[in-house]
Amino acid sequence: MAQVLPGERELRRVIGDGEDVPDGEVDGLEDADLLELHRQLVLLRTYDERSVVYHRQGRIGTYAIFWNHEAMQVGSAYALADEDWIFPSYRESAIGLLRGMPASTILSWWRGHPAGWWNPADWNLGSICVPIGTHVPHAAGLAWGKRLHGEDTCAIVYFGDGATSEGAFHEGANFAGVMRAPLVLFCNNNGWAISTPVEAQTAADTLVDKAVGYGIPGVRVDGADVLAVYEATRGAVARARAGEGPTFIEAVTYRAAPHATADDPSAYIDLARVEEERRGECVGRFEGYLRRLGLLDDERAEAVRAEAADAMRAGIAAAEAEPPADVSLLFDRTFADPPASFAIELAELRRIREGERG
Ligand SMILES: Cc1ncc(C[n+]2csc(CCOP(=O)(O)OP(=O)(O)O)c2C)c(N)n1
Ligand SMILES: [Mg+2]
Repeated sequence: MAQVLPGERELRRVIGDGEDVPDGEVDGLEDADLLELHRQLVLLRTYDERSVVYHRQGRIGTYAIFWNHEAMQVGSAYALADEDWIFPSYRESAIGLLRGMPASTILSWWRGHPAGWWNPADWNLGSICVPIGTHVPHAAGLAWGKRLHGEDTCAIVYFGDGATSEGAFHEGANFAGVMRAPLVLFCNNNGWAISTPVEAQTAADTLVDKAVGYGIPGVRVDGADVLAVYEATRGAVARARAGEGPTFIEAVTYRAAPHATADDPSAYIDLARVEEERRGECVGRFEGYLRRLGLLDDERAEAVRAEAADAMRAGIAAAEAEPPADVSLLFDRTFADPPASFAIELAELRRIREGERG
């Protein structure tokens, strides 16, 4: 009889509430690790908040806000080695920062410039995926390929609750399960797919239940708890490296910001619930933990924030200094033998560009 691996329903937590729920700890994490996790959380938070401002100033295009998703991204990425591949969705658009990708390279992506997120192969970072779930099979394939080459490398793919209803997710998860691909399937369950609540998305009790059907173990973790996310991902990565195949992680959070800068959630969301969720946001929760341990004080917190703000100021300046891309890029790699109409269209685009420059 086939072995059924039950999804884990309980939410794993490490960080307490400073009152009744005691703090836990994660074996193997030194004080320096905890402070580095904090630096990364603040870097992502600052990136996100500044990006909303840059959008409003017309300096970047429509932007997918990830406020309160930072712990899921930082905690999981910290469990990876540099050789491991990351496949982000638009919600993880700044995860490259955690690998050392410059802020300008990421902001260029949101400015629609070809320098954006380039070059994925230099950073082991898949392209930011906007179509929902289509990167899951890519990640499964890459992970399987690495295994076939005898490499000790795994991949992580990030997607939302809504993506678990998409065909590509099922194909990728099934493939990874059958091939025992060294893949971490990381679902950020923020409760919403734009205006569709998760209850209307699936008849399953929990998203982690879906893992059972693929013979993949599932773990459910508090997405606002950076340490619990780290610990769960570290376990999944260890399984992957040991040849035991994929793991599904459902990180549960609540979308405490609009879906993107073009969205007005007041049309469909309970704003009082959002306010409540914002009070328990993930960066503040970790700061409380560090303060209780005596590792963080106001001075240090301010210095970390100032460093992140400087990185963003430099990042937007560098992105804006990027020379405009040549319009021929739109055509160059489309056909081996371009149709004659391309030359006419390219000439017209060049004329328009010249006109814009005056
Ligand atoms: C294949 C596809 N269908 C529809 C869309 C439009 N769309 C953009 S975001 C989104 C919601 C996705 O929700 P979820 O997977 O929960 O991710 P979240 O935005 O909450 O991070 C949809 C349907 C898309 N980008 N791609
Ligand atoms: Mg969602």
